Amino acid sequence: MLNLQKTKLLISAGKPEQFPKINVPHIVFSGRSNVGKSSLINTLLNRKALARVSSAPGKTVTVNFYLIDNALIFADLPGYGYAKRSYDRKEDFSALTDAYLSKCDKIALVLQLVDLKVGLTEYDKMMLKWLTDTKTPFCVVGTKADKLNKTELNRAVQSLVADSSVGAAPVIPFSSLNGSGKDDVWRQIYNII
Ligand SMILES: Nc1nc2c(ncn2[C@@H]2O[C@H](COP(=O)(O)OP(=O)(O)OP(=O)(O)O)[C@@H](O)[C@H]2O)c(=O)[nH]1
Ligand SMILES: [Mg+2]
Repeated sequence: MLNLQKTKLLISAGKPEQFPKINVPHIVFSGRSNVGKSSLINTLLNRKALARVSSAPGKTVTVNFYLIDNALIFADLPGYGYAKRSYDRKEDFSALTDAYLSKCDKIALVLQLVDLKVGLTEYDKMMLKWLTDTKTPFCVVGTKADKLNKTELNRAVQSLVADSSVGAAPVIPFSSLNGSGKDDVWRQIYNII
């Protein structure tokens, strides 16, 4: 078991040269802006504010690397699809994400976050296709489950499970508000490391 008390922000990398070189597996948090990536990280690590949760969407503009017990890295990717951002900066962020995903050979698992109320966006589908094509192990984490009633939740999860871009990947409903799904996400991480 990992000692979650021993967790620290390694670096907020704004350029590929800053990506950490230490030799431990990476768990990657990917998804559109505001989907709940930083909140998921805080919940998994039992922290209130280790990863900055944005009041305004699109705040995480770096790849933030957290080192857990000197044995595992959580990589919090910049959120994508935030329309109000200027074109040039948007290009920058995806270049940083591209550089990380294509160059890092320590990626053990990608958690692709999808807002259960919103469903899959075109960019989500692009990411899922890339993950499938590159045979990168991934899970889909459906976020903000607390916002849906039981019927809506079942329907939202089923529609993700049935989507061809998700394929056979696990779909885990999650809420950072009440912690539901937390153990299931950890199980997927422990399965792979
Ligand atoms: N109701 C509810 N709100 C959530 C949940 N997770 C996150 N939020 C809210 O959604 C907003 C965005 O959460 P973040 O965790 O900052 O999202 P992010 O994906 O890291 O966003 P960027 O860093 O901008 O890409 C915040 O206002 C959170 O409080 C959840 O499970 N339930
Ligand atoms: Mg964030």
